[in-house]
Amino acid sequence: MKSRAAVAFEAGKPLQIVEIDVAPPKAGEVLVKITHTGVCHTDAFTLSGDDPEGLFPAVLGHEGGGVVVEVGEGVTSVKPGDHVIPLYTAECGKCKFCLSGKTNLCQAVRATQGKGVMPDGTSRFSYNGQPLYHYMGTSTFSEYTVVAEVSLAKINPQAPLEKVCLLGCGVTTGIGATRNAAKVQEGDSVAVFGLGGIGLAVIQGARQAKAGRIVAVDTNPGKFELAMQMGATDCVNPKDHDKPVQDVIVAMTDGGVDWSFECIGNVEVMRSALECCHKGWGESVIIGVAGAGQEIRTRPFQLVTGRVWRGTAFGGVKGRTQLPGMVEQAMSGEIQLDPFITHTLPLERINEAFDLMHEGKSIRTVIHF
Ligand code: NAD
Ligand code: AHE
Ligand code: ZN
Ligand code: ZN
Repeated sequence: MKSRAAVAFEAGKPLQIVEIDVAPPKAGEVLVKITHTGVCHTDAFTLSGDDPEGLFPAVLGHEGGGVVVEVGEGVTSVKPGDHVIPLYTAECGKCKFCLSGKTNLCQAVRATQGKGVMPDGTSRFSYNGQPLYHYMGTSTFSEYTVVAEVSLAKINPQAPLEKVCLLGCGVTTGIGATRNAAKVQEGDSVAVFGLGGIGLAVIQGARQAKAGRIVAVDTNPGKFELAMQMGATDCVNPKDHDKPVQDVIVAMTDGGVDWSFECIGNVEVMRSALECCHKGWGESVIIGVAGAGQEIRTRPFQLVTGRVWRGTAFGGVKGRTQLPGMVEQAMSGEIQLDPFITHTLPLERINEAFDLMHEGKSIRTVIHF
């Protein structure tokens, strides 16, 4: 079938809105009509060419919501008409990772997903007869996309897809990080580096957990007002200080925070985030995605003296079993999505969503088809 899509033909170039061909779903696959998709910094990261797994030409996008149109052979968990959120972290329930009870990083389709193809090694997308790569197993920048059954969370059909699409990545990642990677408790102190969609979701999760002090850090002071509205108690712009930001936070918080979160993808900031943690127990969670060749460093003494460095993907959330519940929380108001949606645009204007992100003017732009 034909589908309108924003295609990344080349790294570093704007997306092109074209009509592509989408082949029917094969066994274990599902054709989904995407109604809405957010634009996450990871899409921009891959488009920039910095992603070691980045492939071109590709259909990017991984923060979407939509409706099942057709199912391939053997698919039993969803049917046409079901409302779904595509998952870049699948959940098969059967692999070593799913069965471990220790991680959400299902590996059932991860190898082929990273190569931009479906589990049988081929693509369902083409343009002028040439195959296009899939992206993160989701490719939500196409009106019609094909995903593996294990990569779909079936959600309440009453949920507003124009909002809950954000649970496909950003909001789930940030809130999940506070619940799963960190276990923020009442009264804890928290530092959040980077106040985009991810950092603000961390703040929301920390506030839900009744954290005492929530220190919000960004080099763009334009982000502070929303951070305070979401629950930050203090805002710090590293540019306003002569000393390293970790020293500023340690001084503000009687020796450092219980938890810190890096939501930027900057390896220098990752070091600051670790080093602002309290001696003996403070833990730092890396969420930001750093480019090819980048490495983190600190003095080992930071870890010897009890600080912990960890990281998380998709907030540690198991998509098929836990995401439907988070959708319910959004419907009941327990999770707030509205503050994240600063812009809405039609697919034809998706490149403006990337511009707004790079200019620091948006939190999330929701694209409609
Ligand atoms: P964003 O661009 O909306 O926000 C990033 C924020 O960081 C901006 O407010 C920016 O001003 C701020 N910033 C940039 N440099 C800074 C610095 N040196 N010091 C302080 N603040 C600085 O991005 P986003 O969509 O919120 O994504 C954030 C990061 O999280 C990206 O790296 C993205 O790839 C990653 N991510 C990871 C996961 C995961 O599962 N691990 C999921 C989603 C996104
Ligand atoms: N492909 C990159 C890594 C990108 C990355 O870390 N992706 C996160 C999700 S970011 C969502 O906005 C993730 O889930 N990672 C775990 C995984 O299995 O991909 C690289 O460095 O190769
Ligand atoms: Zn994302
Ligand atoms: Zn699995």
